Amino acid sequence: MSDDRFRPCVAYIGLGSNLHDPLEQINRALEALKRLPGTRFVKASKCYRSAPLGPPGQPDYVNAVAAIETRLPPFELLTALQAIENAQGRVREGQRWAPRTLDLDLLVYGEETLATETLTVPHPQMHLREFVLYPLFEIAPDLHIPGLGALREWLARCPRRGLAPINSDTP
Ligand code: ROI
Repeated sequence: MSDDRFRPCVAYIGLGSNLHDPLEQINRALEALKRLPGTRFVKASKCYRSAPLGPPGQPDYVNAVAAIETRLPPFELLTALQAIENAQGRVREGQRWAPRTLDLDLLVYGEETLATETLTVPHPQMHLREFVLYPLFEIAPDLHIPGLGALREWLARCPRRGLAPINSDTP
């Protein structure tokens, strides 16, 4: 349940999929984010195609980032994100970095920093991943990542590795 005493907080969610019609998975997940309780959907980046990070031989990913304003406390938001993943048929593979139908990562939650067994915020790898940094920069160019610094400085150091918006005229 969202908590009215909890002041609204801007959170950024990373979306990724490389199985079962990834673009459709991302669009469905964006619609599900719009229905989260105690939450206002702010905006989403374009969808990007990205080369898989991790074991080779898996399909390319579709990635996007969404901004929401939410009263859900961080662990309730995490549970709600996992429910969306499960509703879209996510099967948690034993293998690390296996292909996935839908991955929703809580990237940033306001100014919070948290490190627990189940949730680390900001996401511990986000500042090194082009498929997070570029879509995030599209919707929040001036973002300061708590504990990590300016998004634009991480982006300047991060090669695109072929990352490209889908349905764009750029080659
Ligand atoms: N690689 C890309 N390109 N995009 C992802 O969303 C993604 N997610 C993952 C791993 C397996 C690390 N690789 C990824 O979880």
